Amino acid sequence: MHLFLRSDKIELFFIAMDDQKLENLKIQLQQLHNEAYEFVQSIPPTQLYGAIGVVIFTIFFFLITVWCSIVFVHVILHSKSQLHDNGYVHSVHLYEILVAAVRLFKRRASNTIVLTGLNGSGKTVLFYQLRDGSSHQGIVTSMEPNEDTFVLHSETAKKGKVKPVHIVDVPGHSRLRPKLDEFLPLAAGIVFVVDAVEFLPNVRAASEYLYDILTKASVVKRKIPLLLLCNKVDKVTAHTKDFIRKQLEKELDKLRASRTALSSADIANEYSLGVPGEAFAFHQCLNKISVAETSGSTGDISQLEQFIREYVQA
Ligand SMILES: Nc1nc2c(ncn2[C@@H]2O[C@H](COP(=O)(O)OP(=O)(O)OP(=O)(O)O)[C@@H](O)[C@H]2O)c(=O)[nH]1
Ligand SMILES: [Mg+2]
Repeated sequence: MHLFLRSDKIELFFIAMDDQKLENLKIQLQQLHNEAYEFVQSIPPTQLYGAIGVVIFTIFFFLITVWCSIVFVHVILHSKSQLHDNGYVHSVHLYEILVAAVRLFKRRASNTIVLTGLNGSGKTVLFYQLRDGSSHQGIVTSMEPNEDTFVLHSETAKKGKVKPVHIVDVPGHSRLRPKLDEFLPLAAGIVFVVDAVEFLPNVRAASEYLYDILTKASVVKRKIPLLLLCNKVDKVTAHTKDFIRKQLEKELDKLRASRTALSSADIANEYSLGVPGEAFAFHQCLNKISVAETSGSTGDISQLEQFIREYVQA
């Protein structure tokens, strides 16, 4: 009985101790909480948001790195384990993954806009309008690609950082067209310039050039957006952009029929155009195709600048 009473007291003592400890702990936690709250209150909001941003970014970056490492190790192990029976095929897979990753990175970072189209359509005048805000009178047929990286003239007065654009003007002369292949893999966007005045006599030639561009693997696979730019609209005799779009669609449709017949014989375009069995229309293309109007001579180039800034963010 005596013993029982003693053990009971000890238990009560311990319970009392635990309660006291718990109370102390609560008070300490409360103090800590108050101090932390005061500390946070004393930090200016901009600094606080910045710090939160850095923490979130670090966690995000860490997770992405872990994920990429897991995928990479998986791919390597997988390709090694299969190397005995089908080593070549898996090495090719690994190579393709790396090439795709590099391409994706390149595309994201690309600030190249390629100006193309028949000779005399006004590419070089547009190039100078974009760069200098003037048409540089007395321009002659270009014999070399014209390229430069600059902040658009219309944006030079803008405050803050503006991303420079790499503009390439590839001459329309048929001998120089292969040069286009050097620049297309870098392109964030293609501008196909059409002379809206002398359009009808050149519709066939323009369509042939456009057909070649729209069936190139470097364009279709990367879905490079293309702007059909109807230039020289300052002239009253200029055709409307809707008329030009429809005529080009009709002509491309005819070309497709003849080229498909040819390609089964020998020369094959890398990709086919449009949807088989349906009349060709630009909206069938995998890459986005839009139509706009400009006048390089008068400097009315806002629709071209809009396209550039859509794909090369400022
Ligand atoms: N009316 C009018 N004429 C223009 C316009 N843009 C260009 N031109 C004229 O069209 C002609 C050809 O212009 P370019 O800029 O040299 O043409 P391009 O496309 O560079 O030609 P290539 O270098 O041969 O491929 C020049 O005489 C220009 O003055 C325009 O908007 N309106
Ligand atoms: Mg030129």
